[in-house]
Amino acid sequence: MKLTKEQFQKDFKDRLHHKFSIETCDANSVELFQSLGSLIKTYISGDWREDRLEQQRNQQKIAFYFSIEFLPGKMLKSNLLNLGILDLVRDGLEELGLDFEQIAEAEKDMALGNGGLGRLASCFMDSLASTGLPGFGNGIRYKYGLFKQEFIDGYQVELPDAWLTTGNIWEVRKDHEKVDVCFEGHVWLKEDKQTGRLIPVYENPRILRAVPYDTAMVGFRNEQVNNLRLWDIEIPESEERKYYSINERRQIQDITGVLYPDDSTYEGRRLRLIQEYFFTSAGLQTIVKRFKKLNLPIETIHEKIAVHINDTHPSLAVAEFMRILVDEEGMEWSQAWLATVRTMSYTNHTIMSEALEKWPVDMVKQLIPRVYQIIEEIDHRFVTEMSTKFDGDLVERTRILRDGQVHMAHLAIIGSHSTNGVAKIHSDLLKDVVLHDFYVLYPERFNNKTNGIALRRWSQISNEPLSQVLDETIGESWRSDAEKIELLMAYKDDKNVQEKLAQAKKLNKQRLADYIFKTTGVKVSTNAIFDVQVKRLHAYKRQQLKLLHIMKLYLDLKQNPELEIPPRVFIFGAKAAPSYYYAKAVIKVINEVANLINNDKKIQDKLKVVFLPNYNVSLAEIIVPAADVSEQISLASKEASGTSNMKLMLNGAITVATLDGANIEIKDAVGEENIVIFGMDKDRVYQYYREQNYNAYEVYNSDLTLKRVLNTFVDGTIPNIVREGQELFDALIKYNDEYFTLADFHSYIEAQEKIDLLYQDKAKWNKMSLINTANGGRFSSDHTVKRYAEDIWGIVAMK
Ligand code: KOT
Repeated sequence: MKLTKEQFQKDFKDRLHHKFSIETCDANSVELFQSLGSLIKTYISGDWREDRLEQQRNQQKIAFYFSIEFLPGKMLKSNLLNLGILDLVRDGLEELGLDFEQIAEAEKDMALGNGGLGRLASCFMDSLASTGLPGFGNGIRYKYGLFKQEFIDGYQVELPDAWLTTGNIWEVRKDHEKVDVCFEGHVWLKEDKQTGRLIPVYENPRILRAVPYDTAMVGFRNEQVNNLRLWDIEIPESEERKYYSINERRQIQDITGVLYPDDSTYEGRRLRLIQEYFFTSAGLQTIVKRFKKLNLPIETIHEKIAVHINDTHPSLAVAEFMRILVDEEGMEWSQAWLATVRTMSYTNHTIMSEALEKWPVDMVKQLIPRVYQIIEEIDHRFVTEMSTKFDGDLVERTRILRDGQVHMAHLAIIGSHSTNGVAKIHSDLLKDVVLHDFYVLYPERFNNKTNGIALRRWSQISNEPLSQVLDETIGESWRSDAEKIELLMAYKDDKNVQEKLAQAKKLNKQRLADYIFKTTGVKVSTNAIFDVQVKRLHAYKRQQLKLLHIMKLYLDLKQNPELEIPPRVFIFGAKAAPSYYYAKAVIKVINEVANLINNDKKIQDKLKVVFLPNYNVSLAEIIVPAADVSEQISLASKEASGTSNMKLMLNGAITVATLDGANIEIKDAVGEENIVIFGMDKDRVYQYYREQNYNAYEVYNSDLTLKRVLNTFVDGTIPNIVREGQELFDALIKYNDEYFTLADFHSYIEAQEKIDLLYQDKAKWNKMSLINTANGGRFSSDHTVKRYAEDIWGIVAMK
């Protein structure tokens, strides 16, 4: 956008005066941030409005991305960068005597997601706008985002994330676009005398109001502004008398209260299902309304609209769309079904069976009776049609209603034209194993779309030192075209460039070291290897394997204090689900290991262990640029893709990885000599499953080193962990190590020894690091969304 520094400074001061009636010197950073944010929103609003109008004028096909999570993090810098005024604003504010970084710091990290799935949704929002593609996000405006994590006595404590208390400067309430969503009651079908059609009649429904809050998704220097729509819940005036007590009202408000309510109890699960239907129905109702304004035949709706189902949480979209088309728009079932299948597409993000959603039939029937009838009809027609072509058992296994449950993935696959996985290996596993039955039915529907990351955030915004070296070395084209980073390959043997990159890394490590000291009081040296594992805490991601490595080094050093190893700082960032006791035990053990090692003089600072609390997007922006080693050590076959692996390699970290998720594609991109692979591959894992002959105790008992290391969890070596140490020990021995941690132990230790050797050869290390950065461009989510646009959604760029 065109803007001079002087104009900006004037606008900013005016905005501060209007909003708070104060002078810049009196404002605190929250007030300064809010003034700045609201000004930026004004700058955006012209293009935002214009793009919406243009989409309507051109009758452009739009992709609606339905996701129960969005994890954008802070948006100020990203918006400024994309508008092309980041430097101008920074300079302008500094000239006014204001500290830009401090102002940016005041923004709340918008954390309406748990991890990978939500972050991917936000990377896609950025990339859709930046590639000029008409994309529109649809989700929930949770009052409380993902809990804030603190450690007390080494234990995870969860605090509420009341991110909305000082207001959300980026959002706009669109009161005129509110819609009603109908729950509960009874439905019966009445025959329309004239047409003979069956019309649903609702008795005593509970009507809730969905109010949209929109946030601009600004494209990178292309004047494209898309929309992220998050729905809040309200009680419609007409219904107010029905709620007698404050408690009852609060229960309604709770529907959009928290992200992922605890789903280990019936009530918690029910609330989750309400959330799913609430935002899905609200989103679809608006979409159909919007389409009708185009005055086109309703049966062509799929030509103008694509609806993407981001994992199964919004998969009621299939049935709800049918309800709208059949009940409200009067379409014939078969025609409506054709339009639905053509409109919908679905991404699977995990093969973990406990995450595959199933709802008890009784719950669905009671909560959304009409939608349930439609699901029954879809199921019935599916069984009837498929039974003529396929074996009865296969049809029974793939139907939607089975064992008294509604199988959401089945609904999503049957009701859409595309099912994709998020990395090659994951998509293959879906076809060959997890969803094989469906692959037999619909081979043409299955495809792969390897994940990507919003490259600008993970380089230009979070790693300015690296960005500067790239500018000096290969020019600035990489800033708008990620694949151009590959130009760096021409300098892979250039000592000067390698050295500059190493210097940039050093600066980032210093920034992280300062942060570590500030938050934990632990002093770390930037000469040490910064060894990073950042992701949700889960047994399949195997933070426990990292722990075994740390304890082995500790024991080695205790036995031989003169042992020469390059110093390492182990850096963890991870939240555990509040009800996931094993994961919480791992956190406690890591924290106690940190206490033990960091305070042991004999270790001579050769090892440090740091668990940074409250890992989120903003913290990732500090950790990722500073990493030397990226730990991607999930059991092969279990991590659908992973995306921190991409962020870390782009930032020059060397990956230690199993052949899992997108690690395999990273290996293919950088070459085997520039990544350290270890452990079993997926075929070996599946062989164990087939032969059922994995015996963790035997592995433990036949390996003295491993035995010695594992015993530290229960023999008092690590203080204050009696219960938690036993829990980890039991998971690995008594319960036979579900994720084959012990089987991969030796190979993992070898991989880490290789890292030690490589790190000591500075020239080699720097070259490897350069090659990783140079090949990071192909993991840009710009590329990924283009593939979705072409292969799945059928949308084209506006700009
Ligand atoms: C959570 C609940 C149900 C179904 C799926 C999930 C889920 C999967 N949440 N996050 N994921 C991750 O999604 C990322 C983006 O595709 C992947 O990179 C990662 O491997 C998944 O674990």
